[in-house]
Amino acid sequence: MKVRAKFLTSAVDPAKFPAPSAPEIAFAGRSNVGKSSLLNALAGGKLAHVSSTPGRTRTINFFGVNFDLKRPNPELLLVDLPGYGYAKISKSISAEWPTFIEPYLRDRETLALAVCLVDSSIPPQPSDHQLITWLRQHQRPFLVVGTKADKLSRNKLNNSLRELQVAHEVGAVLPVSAETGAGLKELWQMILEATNEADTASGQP
Ligand SMILES: Nc1nc2c(ncn2[C@@H]2O[C@H](COP(=O)(O)OP(=O)(O)OP(=O)(O)O)[C@@H](O)[C@H]2O)c(=O)[nH]1
Ligand SMILES: [Mg+2]
Repeated sequence: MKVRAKFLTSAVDPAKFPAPSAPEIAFAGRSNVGKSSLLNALAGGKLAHVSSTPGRTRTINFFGVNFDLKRPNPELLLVDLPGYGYAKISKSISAEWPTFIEPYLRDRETLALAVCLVDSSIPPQPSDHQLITWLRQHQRPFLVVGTKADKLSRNKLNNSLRELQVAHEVGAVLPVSAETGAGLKELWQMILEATNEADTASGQP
């Protein structure tokens, strides 16, 4: 999919989030799972910072996307979230997760879809389960993708996806790879479906 994407703003405080406009697709998951990489792969450019050191993204970063290059305003926003920790979690989604993320996921009226990234090359993680359960309880639209699908053989990947699906109690886990581009077309399709549903719900064309 050919799109034009550009950085809009960073925020660590709900008061600084941009005024709600176009539908938003947020990328959530543990540190180092590949959120920024997946966002870049979808947008087809180096927008978000990628790093092998966990905890690279510390702010909520908003990127505007246009399919119709003549339109002055973004038609869709991709939102890169900081990751939650490797280790302990507590009463909020994660004790280590900055406090501004929970309000974003819970209250943002233009959030059309939270893409929950889980690493397909490791066993199901309790912290991921906690986020997915929390989104379900708050009735926020979400979808689970298995990242780094390129790291496993087809057999191992299929087994891992099944395990993740059962552990997180979801209908499907979409395998994706920012390295090879696997699954990106399918993910774009799901994003556009969620965006259209959000538009219909808000009465926008
Ligand atoms: N093999 C493989 N490596 C990947 C893939 N996506 C990301 N990585 C690697 O995983 C590491 C973390 O990637 P990021 O995109 O920065 O992860 P993040 O989830 O944004 O991390 P934080 O911002 O720290 O929360 C980097 O070394 C990437 O090169 C993938 O699809 N395949
Ligand atoms: Mg990141």
